[in-house]
Amino acid sequence: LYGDNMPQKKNFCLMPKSPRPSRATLSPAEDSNKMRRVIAEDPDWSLMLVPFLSTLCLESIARNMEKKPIFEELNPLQREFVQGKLSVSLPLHVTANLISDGVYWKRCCEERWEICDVAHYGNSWKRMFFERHLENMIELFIPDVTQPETILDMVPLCKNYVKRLDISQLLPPIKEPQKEEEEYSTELVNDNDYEGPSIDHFDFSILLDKLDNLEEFHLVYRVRQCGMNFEWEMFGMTDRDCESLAKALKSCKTLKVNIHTSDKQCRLLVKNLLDHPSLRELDFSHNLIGDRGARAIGKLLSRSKLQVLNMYDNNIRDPGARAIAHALSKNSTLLSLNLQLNRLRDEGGQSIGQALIKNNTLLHLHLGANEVTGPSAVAISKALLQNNTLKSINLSSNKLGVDGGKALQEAMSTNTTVTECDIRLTEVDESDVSLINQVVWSNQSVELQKQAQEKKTK
Ligand SMILES: *[C@@H]1O[C@H](CO)[C@@H](O)[C@H](O)[C@H]1NC(C)=O
Ligand SMILES: *[C@@H]1O[C@H](CO)[C@@H](O)[C@H](O)[C@H]1NC(C)=O
Ligand SMILES: *[C@@H]1O[C@H](CO)[C@@H](O)[C@H](O)[C@H]1NC(C)=O
Ligand SMILES: *[C@@H]1O[C@H](CO)[C@@H](O)[C@H](O)[C@H]1NC(C)=O
Ligand SMILES: *[C@@H]1O[C@H](CO)[C@@H](O)[C@H](O)[C@H]1NC(C)=O
Ligand SMILES: CC(=O)N[C@H]1CO[C@H](CO)[C@@H](O)[C@@H]1O
Repeated sequence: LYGDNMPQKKNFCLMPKSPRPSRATLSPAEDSNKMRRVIAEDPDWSLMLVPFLSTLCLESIARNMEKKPIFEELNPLQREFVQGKLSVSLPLHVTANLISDGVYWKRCCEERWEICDVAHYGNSWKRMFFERHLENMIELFIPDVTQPETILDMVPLCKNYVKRLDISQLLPPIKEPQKEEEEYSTELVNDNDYEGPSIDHFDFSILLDKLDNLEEFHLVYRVRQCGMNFEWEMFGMTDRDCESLAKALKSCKTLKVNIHTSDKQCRLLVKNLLDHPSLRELDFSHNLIGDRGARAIGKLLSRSKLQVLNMYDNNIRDPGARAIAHALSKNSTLLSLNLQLNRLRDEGGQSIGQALIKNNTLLHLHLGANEVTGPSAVAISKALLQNNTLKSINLSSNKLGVDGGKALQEAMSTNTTVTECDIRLTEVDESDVSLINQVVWSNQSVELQKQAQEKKTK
């Protein structure tokens, strides 16, 4: 008996060779006088292995998906089967809007990337695939060399699935070899004569407004693995980048933005984000933003619906802090403010504390490592006594001292809602630390009980 995959060793088989052996050859209706023996060449072979016709059909559908896309007509089980069989190298214009989220996209992801943490993508393999695919394309985009169409053509395929973009590098344009004359005539050349590349990095304004579902955007202007070709220019955005990015962000919907910039560019960006209808989170951590940038951000706070502001690790001193505090004391919508690792000192810390006394919405405040001392702790304590919105306070790594600690402890022991208070490394008296911790723990357990009750009533 010759199956499809069997080695054709004639001498072992007593059956006449027919082009398509069927099960009928084995039927007992055959002439019973003739002794027939069937020796399967594959010792594991059995009738049970003959695939169902439906299986063969589904396999054929999977093989021919590109020429004849049949997917939506299948029932869930059949789809599952086809997803397992489809080739992962099918062109995206065939699969993108046809194959639903599932095993197929899992296979595509795992084929392409070693590490795939689907939980990071809302448990959607399809979302992971398209987000990372688009990120890769943007990260390899070379201005003036790569055609923008290569990315724009992807938009209709991926826009339904891309919620977050996390761009970890942007390539600069390829540098023309410097002309010799330039070296001594640079002073004569004025700006109008400048004939550099037409853009500096990938221009997001052509893309972001088309991604309807984009919610989060992270961006770093840098080049990874630049090796010996290192130049400072590779890191950081230019003013033109800044303008085009600001334009791009304007068209975005609910947005969390995380961008690495300098002080000046921060101002430019923020200026363009004023009155943004849906900017919710802004993350400028690990930049060199100073007081002028902080002032711009203060203005943004009073003219936006920002809820989370992260200025971790910047260069903000007390003038900047005062600007932010001023905005806070007006009716800002901010819920979380992180100023950790700046240089507020007490002028800055006190102004933040005073702002909290006025009406505000803040729930989380981080002033860790800011060289603030006792007076700031006193100001924050006063705010705690007056207004009960704060839930978590982080003052770690500041020299609050014994007096600061005492003031905090007294404020905490009145009717507050604080469930998190980090005062490690603040030189606060041991007894105050333990009293504060007691309040925090008891409030935490009250909170937990409340949550448990809410769950029950639901
Ligand atoms: C601040 O409050 C006033 C009065 O309630 C309101 O008119 C104004 O729009 C608010 N501003 C912001 C940024 O919410
Ligand atoms: C906030 O406080 C200011 C002055 O403290 C007051 O004029 C303003 O009406 C208050 N706004 C809200 C929304 O409570
Ligand atoms: C407070 O900030 C420090 C320093 O970043 C951090 O290690 C700590 O976890 C924070 N505390 C809380 C309660 O988040
Ligand atoms: C404590 O605060 C809560 C809400 O902030 C308020 O309902 C309650 O009356 C206050 N209790 C006391 C004793 O001030
Ligand atoms: C937190 O603890 C303080 C001091 O024990 C208490 O006055 C306050 O009511 C507590 N807050 C909550 C929300 O339970
Ligand atoms: C939100 C809130 O509770 N605001 C109060 C803060 O404290 C001042 C002064 O006690 C009150 O006037 C605000 O209503």
